[in-house]
Amino acid sequence: MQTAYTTCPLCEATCGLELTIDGERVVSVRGDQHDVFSAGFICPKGAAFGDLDADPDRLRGPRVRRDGVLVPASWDEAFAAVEAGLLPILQAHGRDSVALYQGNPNVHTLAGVMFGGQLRKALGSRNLYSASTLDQMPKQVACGYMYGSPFSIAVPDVDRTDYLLMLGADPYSSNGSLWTAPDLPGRLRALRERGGRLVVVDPRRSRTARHADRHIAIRPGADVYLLLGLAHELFARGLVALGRLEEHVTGVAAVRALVEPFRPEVVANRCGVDAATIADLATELSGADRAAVYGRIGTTTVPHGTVTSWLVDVLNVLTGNLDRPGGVMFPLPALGHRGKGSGPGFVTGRWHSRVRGLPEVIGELPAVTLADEIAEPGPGQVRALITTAGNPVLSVPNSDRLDRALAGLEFMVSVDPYVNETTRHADVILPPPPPSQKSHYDAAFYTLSVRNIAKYSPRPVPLAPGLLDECDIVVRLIAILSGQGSTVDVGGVEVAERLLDDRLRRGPYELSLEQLRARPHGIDLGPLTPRLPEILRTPSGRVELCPAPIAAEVNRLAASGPVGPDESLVLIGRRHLRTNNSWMHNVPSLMRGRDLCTMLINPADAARLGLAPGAAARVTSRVGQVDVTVEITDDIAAGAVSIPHGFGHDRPGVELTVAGRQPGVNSNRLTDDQAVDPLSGTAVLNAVPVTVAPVPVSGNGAAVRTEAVGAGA
Ligand SMILES: Nc1nc2c(c(=O)[nH]1)N[C@H]1C(S)=C(S)[C@@H](COP(=O)(O)OP(=O)(O)OC[C@H]3O[C@@H](n4cnc5c(=O)[nH]c(N)nc54)[C@H](O)[C@@H]3O)O[C@H]1N2
Ligand SMILES: Nc1nc2c(c(=O)[nH]1)N[C@H]1C(S)=C(S)[C@@H](COP(=O)(O)OP(=O)(O)OC[C@H]3O[C@@H](n4cnc5c(=O)[nH]c(N)nc54)[C@H](O)[C@@H]3O)O[C@H]1N2
Ligand code: SF4
Ligand SMILES: [Mo]
Repeated sequence: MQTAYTTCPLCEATCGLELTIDGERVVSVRGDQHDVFSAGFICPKGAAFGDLDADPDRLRGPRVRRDGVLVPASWDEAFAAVEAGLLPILQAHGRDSVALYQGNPNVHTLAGVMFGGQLRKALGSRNLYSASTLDQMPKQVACGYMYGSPFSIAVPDVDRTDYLLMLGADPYSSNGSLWTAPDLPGRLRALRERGGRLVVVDPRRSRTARHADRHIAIRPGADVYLLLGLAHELFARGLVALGRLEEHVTGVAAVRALVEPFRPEVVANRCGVDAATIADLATELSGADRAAVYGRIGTTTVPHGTVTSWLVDVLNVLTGNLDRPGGVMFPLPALGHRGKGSGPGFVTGRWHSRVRGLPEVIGELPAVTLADEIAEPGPGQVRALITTAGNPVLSVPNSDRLDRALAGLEFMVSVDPYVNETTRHADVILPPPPPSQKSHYDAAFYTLSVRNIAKYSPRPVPLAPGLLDECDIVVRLIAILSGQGSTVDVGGVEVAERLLDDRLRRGPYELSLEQLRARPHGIDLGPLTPRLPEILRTPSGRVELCPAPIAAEVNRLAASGPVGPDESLVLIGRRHLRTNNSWMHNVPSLMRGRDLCTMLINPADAARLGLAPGAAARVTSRVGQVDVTVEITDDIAAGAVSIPHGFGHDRPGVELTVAGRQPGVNSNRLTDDQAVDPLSGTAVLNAVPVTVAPVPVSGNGAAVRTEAVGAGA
């Protein structure tokens, strides 16, 4: 038996794991007590690392489609098939004819963070897509406009704050996002124990809301109005106090004018939060010594995600809490660098998507339009697709339409460990090794962490015979795409390590990979420190508080009419501690216990619609329909229903034995690919209009199960 230390790659919290290894097998997993950041914390997913690693459905070699069937093949055969599949299409139809979709785990793998950008460059296509436009892109666009870089995102300094206003996030379930902090529940408890206050805004009484001082049940998609009302209130009552930020911020007067129409009495009926509560929040937020406002999925994947995300930071600025201890702060990661304090600024729309004319954002196009680009004939049509670590068939809105589009591709290659809803369409699947056989550096999440941390975890278990490191897989794809052929021996891990070492040495702490190797529990580089103005890349060298594209959008909101009370329902999502988007439902230890894929509905709505607990409800939206088990609870506000995403593992050809036993339904059969946040092209995954009814019962008393219909084609 051997002990090895690694970093959990499963969510953004970067917990240290202590693995007990018998030969090549991980036999037990504990939190690493000596990890400088997580100090022994672990969640059920981290504890299941060994089971995930040993999943019998995990591919242990490539698959290549022969006569319609995905059969095992050697790596050389698989790469030859990729070359033979992609190159003729690129030659005949140009670079844009091949699309790339990079899914969420790309930011959790060394291959993704070191070579993901090079893969995009080597492909040279405008058809680049990722999970970012199903997720945090609105925050990035807002930060791009305000700070000049879409990668400058301030995180709540949770360990030192006195007041945290949290919207649309449930870190007790998600472990935090765009906010890297192992054991967020513990850190939030500590905040309250030292006399601080936690306020949670969520249409659902989430696990986090249960542990808060106050829960405000907002109307889904309406946080923008609450925040506009709060900003109005701060100005109206003379509570704006920029303090040290005064000299670093421009546009305050313009914001004041912009939010002028949004009096609390005006916004109250749009967001379902009364004016008195808004006034309270303004008093508390401005009165706290050190306060932070934080918004996540429920503030980004909504109709006005960019404006909402912008408002979160506007409130942090107006209360003087941006860039100060106990407020929201910018990390300085070991791979980062100090800037000059100004730059060219940020733009979107340098090009537009072919079919819908949606703007480019940070070099990519919105994932909502991938199906259009594949399905719509004409010059520039997407004929082939590369996916790396993505399952868009479950994660993209109107997913049935994308499912059908993928079936019509001329060629598809996926870098993925599973034959799942997406990769079942591939002609070649290139599986990465299991997590225990991977080296890890959390390049992405140390840019969002509440302390500055550096930690390198070399692979705990040697690479099994027949497997290829994911760095090698991606570098070989890069070689194929840049015309160097499919047979080059690249040494991808060594290249990644050299790059990492080089970036560490050039970084602000002048570290080296050797130093990191000597410290398997990580190096704590200390608490966050102020970074204004050096972090700014705006032309003015200031925080630009009132960017023109955002101001235009706010003016449109001001002009829109009031929302009356009605009986319509909107769909929102949720996460559970035992899940990870679409891909961990195959781990038996995580799937034990009650069914996670239910629809939460308020007792009043259930009674009105005649729904019984445990029965099936038929949920219909503009694009589709699903039948889902009803869970009646006053945890959810009237008017909202909640179904988690990432389920629906009942498609033919999927090789997920455990997940298939409890397949659940795919909530993205309901979400609408036509609904986007206009400034970022990000999908609207929350606040989707739906109708709900009991599933009709047939003559013999059995519920009629219908296949979901995709009406959005
Ligand atoms: N309705 C609704 N839809 C949503 C959301 C929502 O809240 N509601 N959330 C959205 C969000 S925030 C996100 S991030 C997206 C996620 O969307 P995606 O990134 O498309 O999907 P995931 O479910 O994360 O799928 C990850 C894929 O990576 C594979 N994988 C796992 N580990 C590795 C690895 O180490 N290497 C490689 N190459 N592959 C690996 C898995 O098998 C799986 O196929 O979903 C979005 N969709
Ligand atoms: N266990 C687990 N952890 C995960 C993941 C997972 O699938 N499972 N996924 C990871 C990923 S990819 C991401 S992006 C993060 C996401 O991290 P979080 O944003 O913390 O994710 P959720 O737990 O979905 O919390 C979102 C909350 O927003 C609420 N909500 C929905 N609509 C609205 C709205 O209009 N307004 C407001 N105010 N609230 C709303 C929901 O009820 C829910 O409680 O989690 C990551 N961590
Ligand atoms: S909180 Fe995230 S990083 Fe920590 S053990 Fe759980 S899944 Fe892994
Ligand atoms: Mo995400």
